[in-house]
Amino acid sequence: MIRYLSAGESHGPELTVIVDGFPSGLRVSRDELNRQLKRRQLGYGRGYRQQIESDEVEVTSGIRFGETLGSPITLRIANRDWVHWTERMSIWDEPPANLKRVTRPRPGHADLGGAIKYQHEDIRNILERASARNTATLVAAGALARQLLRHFGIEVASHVVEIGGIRAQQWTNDWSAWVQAAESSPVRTADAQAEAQMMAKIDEAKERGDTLGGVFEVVVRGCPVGLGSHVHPDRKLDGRLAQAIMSIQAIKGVEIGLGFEAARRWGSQVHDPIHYENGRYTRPSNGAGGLEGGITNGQPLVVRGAMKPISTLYTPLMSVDMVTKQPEPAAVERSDYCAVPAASVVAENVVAWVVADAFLEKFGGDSIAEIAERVEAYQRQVAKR
Ligand code: EPS
Repeated sequence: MIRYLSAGESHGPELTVIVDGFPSGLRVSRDELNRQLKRRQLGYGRGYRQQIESDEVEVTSGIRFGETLGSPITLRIANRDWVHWTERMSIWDEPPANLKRVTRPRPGHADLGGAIKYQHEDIRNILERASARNTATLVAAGALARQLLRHFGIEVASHVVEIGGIRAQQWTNDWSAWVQAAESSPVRTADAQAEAQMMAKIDEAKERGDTLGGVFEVVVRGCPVGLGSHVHPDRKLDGRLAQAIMSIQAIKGVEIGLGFEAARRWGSQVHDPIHYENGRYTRPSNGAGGLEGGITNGQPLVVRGAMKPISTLYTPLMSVDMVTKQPEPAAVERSDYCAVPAASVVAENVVAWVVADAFLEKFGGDSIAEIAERVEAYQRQVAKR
């Protein structure tokens, strides 16, 4: 229903994303788009790049007087760091005489496979696009989707539940308090005790010249019953969410609801009994994470992602120089020690995108007004079931 195409190198002039298929008549807040970009830049354990950048979106099409037109929306995010890279990343000039090519691939990055596949002698030609810098475009597109969802009462939030093996043990059930706790934590965790331990562990990673991964959890509340479908892989919402989360840089695993834990329990301790109270279906638990058979069941969606430690190590692992074929330590590119809090924000916006897509699939419509009519008609129908 909606689609996007992004472009841009990490140290090129800008990142660009074109969003297509958005309905007309959605009032868009530029501040809110920029707020999401800002959130992505935060987090304890981030590298120096985030001090250079102050990501802001420039919209050059698809919005007029603050409202979507129904035409493609172009979002541009300038790379402030570009000024330091104009020669090394020049689009037209010859390479400078003193250009240092990257020839020692970093284990865990796209470096080796990319350089072989695209026949590049300079691994930079791969790493520039493979860089997690591009997650800014995912956030920008997702931040638009999120405004559409909010218009229809659907909210998305997230927290970090694990960093470097340290787990958040407890957090409040109250939505606003939970969101507030995660937002104010430097590691986006809602468990104050775990927060101190996570930060200490990140300090340790820094000292060792090492990196840390972790797990984040995204929750969507207010989803109507019936988004997604049970019929095909590309219509099942759980499959679509997993695909989208897995394609965020450094993500190695996805869980929905109880996820892997469900595989360890009796069926009777996994599935959520169905009750009918005050004219609607309710569930006393949410092991399914809001999805049964690829269809939303009206419970909050709960999606987790596992992020590996970032693959640039300041104390590098061994690699091979692709020119000499001699053993050499891997290249060191400026990087983060831990970017799980940032990945959590990226995932929120990616999930918002997927849910908005499923929402538009269900309710169609070229304008917000048309969609609103369909949502209301559906709600009347659901109330009778
Ligand atoms: C990132 C920008 C990058 C990295 C990081 C994430 O900028 P630079 O390479 O100039 O430091 O800091 O990307 C990676 C660690 C990676 O491996 O891709 C960002 O804006 O999120």
